[in-house]
Amino acid sequence: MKRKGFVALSLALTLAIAPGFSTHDAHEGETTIDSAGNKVMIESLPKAKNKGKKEFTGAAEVENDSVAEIVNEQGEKIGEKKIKKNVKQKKEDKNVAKNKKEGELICLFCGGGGGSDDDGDTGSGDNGTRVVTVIVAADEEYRAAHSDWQTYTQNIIENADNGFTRDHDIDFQVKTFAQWNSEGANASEILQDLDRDWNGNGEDFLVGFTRDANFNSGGIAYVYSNDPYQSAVSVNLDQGAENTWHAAQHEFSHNYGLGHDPQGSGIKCIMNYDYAYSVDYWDQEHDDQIETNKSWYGK
Ligand SMILES: [Ca+2]
Ligand SMILES: [Ca+2]
Ligand SMILES: [Ca+2]
Ligand SMILES: [Zn+2]
Repeated sequence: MKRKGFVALSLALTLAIAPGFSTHDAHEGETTIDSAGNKVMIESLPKAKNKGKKEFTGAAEVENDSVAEIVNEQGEKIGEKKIKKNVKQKKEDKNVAKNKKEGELICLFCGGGGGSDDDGDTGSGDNGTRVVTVIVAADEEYRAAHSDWQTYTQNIIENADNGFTRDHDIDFQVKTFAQWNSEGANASEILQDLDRDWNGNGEDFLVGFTRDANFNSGGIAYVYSNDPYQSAVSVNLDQGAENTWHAAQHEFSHNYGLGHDPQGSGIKCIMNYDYAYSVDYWDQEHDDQIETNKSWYGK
């Protein structure tokens, strides 16, 4: 992603020297420019009304093995965390069967070339799934409350991505766990603080977890209108296991460009405030939008 970095840098420089460009912190519902030069809208989710389950009852469904780096606030590697695949047998069988079938079809047309796809757009992850990478940043208040913050946040991501995997073949993988020192007078400022502190590390998604007393929201995210330069950014409040993974799924959806369904409309979708903490799926319109924008992230 070197090329993207370059464009982002020159864009950022242009903006920095442009006369009249204000650098004040933007607020919810406002359009602003993120640290990479993307024009973004800030959207936030209210805190949950119900408590939800505080802890995870079982191991999270993890679609693939991976190794994540643990880094301190200076970006220095201080450890590693091995993440093991954990998929229910039944689902795996279904995928193996599906792959076999697709493999046969591909070979009818590939002329013995080994079955590699050449349209470059169908993804190259296992099982034909699009893999997107994540850097998790936990703030000082969050880390103080959760000594197991790496396992806990990884469980949140792995629950937040189950809907994406099931309905859109997108698998989120945590590649980096970072220590973050959150600052700001409200949720919008804390989001922008994370963006300044940790964007540019090369992952598709930068997601913060916070217990900062000034974070006056359940979750907050940048809504992009096209493939962003550098990482897509969001922050979630610690509201226990169940509420937080719902918020994380909601905020990742904003990163894909999704807006909200009207409250009181009865539309069952995680993008409707009325259902954000109780369902893990999208309405048809939002499903279509994710499919359209899927190529923004991962491979
Ligand atoms: Ca998962
Ligand atoms: Ca995953
Ligand atoms: Ca803080
Ligand atoms: Zn929202």
